[in-house]
Amino acid sequence: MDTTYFDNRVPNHTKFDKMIFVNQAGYLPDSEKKAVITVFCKTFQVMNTDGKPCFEGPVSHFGLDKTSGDDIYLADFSAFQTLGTYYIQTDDAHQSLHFSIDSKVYTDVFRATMKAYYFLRCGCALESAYAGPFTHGKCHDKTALLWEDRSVELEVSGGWHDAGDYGRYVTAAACALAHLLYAYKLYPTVFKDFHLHIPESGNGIPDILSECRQELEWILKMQRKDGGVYHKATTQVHAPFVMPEEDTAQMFVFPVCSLDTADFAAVCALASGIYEKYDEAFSKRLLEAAQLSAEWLAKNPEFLGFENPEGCNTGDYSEPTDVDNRFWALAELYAATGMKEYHDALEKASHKVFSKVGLGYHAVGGLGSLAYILCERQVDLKLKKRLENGFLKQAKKLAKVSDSCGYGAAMEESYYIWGSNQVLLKIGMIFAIADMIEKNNNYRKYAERQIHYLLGVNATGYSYVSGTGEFNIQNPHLRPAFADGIEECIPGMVSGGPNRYLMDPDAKLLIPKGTPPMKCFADDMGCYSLNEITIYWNSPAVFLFASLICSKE
Ligand code: 9MR
Ligand code: ZN
Repeated sequence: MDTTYFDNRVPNHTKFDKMIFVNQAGYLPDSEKKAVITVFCKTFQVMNTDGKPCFEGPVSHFGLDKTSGDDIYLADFSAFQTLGTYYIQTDDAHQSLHFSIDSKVYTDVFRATMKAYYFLRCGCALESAYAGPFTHGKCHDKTALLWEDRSVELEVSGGWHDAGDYGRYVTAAACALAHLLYAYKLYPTVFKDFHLHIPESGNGIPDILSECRQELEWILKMQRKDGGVYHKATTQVHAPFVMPEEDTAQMFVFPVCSLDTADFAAVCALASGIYEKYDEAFSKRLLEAAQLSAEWLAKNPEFLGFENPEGCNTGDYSEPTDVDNRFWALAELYAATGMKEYHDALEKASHKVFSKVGLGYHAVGGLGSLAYILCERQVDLKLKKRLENGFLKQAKKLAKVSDSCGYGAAMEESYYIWGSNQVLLKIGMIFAIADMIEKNNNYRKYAERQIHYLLGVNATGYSYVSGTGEFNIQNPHLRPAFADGIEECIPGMVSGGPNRYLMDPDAKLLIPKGTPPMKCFADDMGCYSLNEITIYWNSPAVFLFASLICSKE
């Protein structure tokens, strides 16, 4: 077993003049390759590291891109397929950062975005054999108190820290787990013998499943005896910027909600199918837990949402309705058991679903659609078609948005919200799902463009994954990244990205009013509405990398 700490970070390039934007991880040889240039020019060259031109061509004038406010020229070098390391140079000598052309360009960043979950583990210490310099002591392992009845003590240690904060939230966890488990379910070959250098590596179970089990074991602890599932385990207020083991304030468990109960039932049912092959007892435990929560849902048909109680400022993850959550739960339970009662209920719920393509914690209907589309049992073909068409229609619409953006992002101006990189990556997932449904690669180019954006083809020039590329985010709103005193950032973290609504005081100070949406970003630790990280922003990246790597195998 190779347990060496995995690390391929490159120091940020200080002379980058942000005139030419490339995918800093690089391009697959036969992929679309376009550099975005924001300075007037007529021709460009692809230069190798000896400064020799290897390919050249005229640029095309794209014109004004409204999401970034940039006047854009495109350098298309898709025809150039020779493996190597290069940079782009314009006729007036502006230069891009370096990038590779190689069939393995996604491997390291794919591994890093998955390894990020190990760095977020809670309830245990991180050891240097696996964490390199980014170790921490055992954290958040004391019993928690029930918020509404302080005489009740609960043992809810484990799982992953949610984000820049140390809270653990069930709906967020279910969403991240769903992306990771579906990545495994749809693209299993990519995870075969793919080591993350975690303590479980080499145990005969794919590392991604060992990592997900950490979180599954935690959410199982969040289920009450009657099947209802608690919303979150957090302190009363967010910790200061200290290491996790120094956050010793009392932990609380917050009330049961129908949202959490449904998402829990869904993801446990999904996981039970996936783990069956590796650990029958665990798979059975998951399914029993899912069915117990389904009973609770049936007995409690009313929406029971969540709002932070007075005096608590940790995440609230409120949602306006639980219709989509219940639909997702029923679809996964039907797929796992084939029981008619689940099917009857899901058909009814399918008419009320708010978003049949929603893949995030706030709208999980698309996860229900995915479960039904992939279900190997007898299904209502009309309903299946309707759900498939939902994805296909959306992919068609989003491809047009991508074509209308100079940077190729399928992002309307209104999509640049808190966590816009998740919006972008979920769009990438929709392209991948559309190709899966149609059994072709028609949208692959569009899916890949979202990755190009994430890794540097965007108006800020950042690679939004810490440690990947010559100019990547280094100061995310992530407590240990500050408190560890290490200059370099923990690798593999996906930043939330630009947010036109500048929803924190530092963002308001740093970003001038009227800045175009794609540029509303700062790599600043204080800017929690721009540059935080979360478990459900990394997970769609893992999904998308897996799909892109798989379709080339
Ligand atoms: O990701 C959440 C985003 O959609 C909301 O707009 C935002 C404000 O409510 O909260 C985000 O979630 C945060 C959560 O509440 C606590 N952990 C960190 C999350 C990312 O910022
Ligand atoms: Zn912890």
